[in-house]
Amino acid sequence: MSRFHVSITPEPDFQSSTTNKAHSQQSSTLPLSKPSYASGHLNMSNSHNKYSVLLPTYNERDNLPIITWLLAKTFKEHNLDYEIIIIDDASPDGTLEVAKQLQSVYGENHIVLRPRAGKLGLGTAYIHGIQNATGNFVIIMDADMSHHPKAIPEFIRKQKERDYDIVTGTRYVNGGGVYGWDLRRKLTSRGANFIADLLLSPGVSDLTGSFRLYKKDVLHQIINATISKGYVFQMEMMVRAKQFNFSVAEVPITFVDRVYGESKLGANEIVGYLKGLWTLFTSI
Ligand SMILES: Nc1nc2c(ncn2[C@@H]2O[C@H](COP(=O)(O)OP(=O)(O)OP(=O)(O)O)[C@@H](O)[C@H]2O)c(=O)[nH]1
Ligand SMILES: [Mg+2]
Repeated sequence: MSRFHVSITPEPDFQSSTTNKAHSQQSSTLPLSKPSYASGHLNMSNSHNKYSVLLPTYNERDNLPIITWLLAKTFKEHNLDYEIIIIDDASPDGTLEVAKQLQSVYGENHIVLRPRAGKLGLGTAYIHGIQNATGNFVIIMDADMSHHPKAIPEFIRKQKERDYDIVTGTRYVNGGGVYGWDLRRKLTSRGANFIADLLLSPGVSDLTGSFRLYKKDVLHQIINATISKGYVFQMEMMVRAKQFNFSVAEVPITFVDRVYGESKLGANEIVGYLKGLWTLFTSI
């Protein structure tokens, strides 16, 4: 029997300032209990797990202090061991200088800098980051505040439920959502998911999202097998997960458009995605 299955838990009611959405409806194959971390701890202090957050940055100088503060707060509140690995690709806006200042505030054990000399892309940024990760779990997320650290305790809780290999955030089930995108951007994302699901059916509701928790060994294996570059990379990771029969659970997340900075999604990225999808479809 395949170990590849997907289950969903509700996004916790964070009393978020970004959304008033009620998260009362859930769909799941598992018993659900309302997470309580808005008010309390997860009682994970007795575990020896360490969480390495891979944070690729390109021109994120304004977002980086906020995301770092929220990450540190979240991990501290839940008594979790963590490190944040910042992989900056020589951002012209001076993101690395900001990262250095953050390192002096939070400490070298919590902020690890792994800069690169030029903009080499997201896929290789993850590979570079994981090579330096000392945790047994790796969390991948964007640095632009589209992925809120408040969801991380729920990812961890979910992972522990059945010792899942991967927990992925999803915008496309009850309890999840997207805020701040125009119709074009929403249609692009939905379309990208629809076509990928049609061609490759990896069995995950949000294939292009990149807010995920992996066992480190699992991420290693998946990344080594992944050939795509660019936007199709995240989707291929889920295709490979299915191929290797890794277990995947889903947690609804609220995705908010980047706080500061310019969007980089243009026609070139969309064409690149479609080409990459076709390459995968014809090669797998
Ligand atoms: N190190 C590194 N980080 C990158 C690169 N491209 C993007 N990033 C970072 O990867 C994360 C996701 O990229 P985004 O540009 O936000 O991609 P997106 O969310 O699809 O698009 P927008 O938010 O609309 O721009 C962000 O933290 C970026 O700063 C890159 O070439 N190298
Ligand atoms: Mg973004």
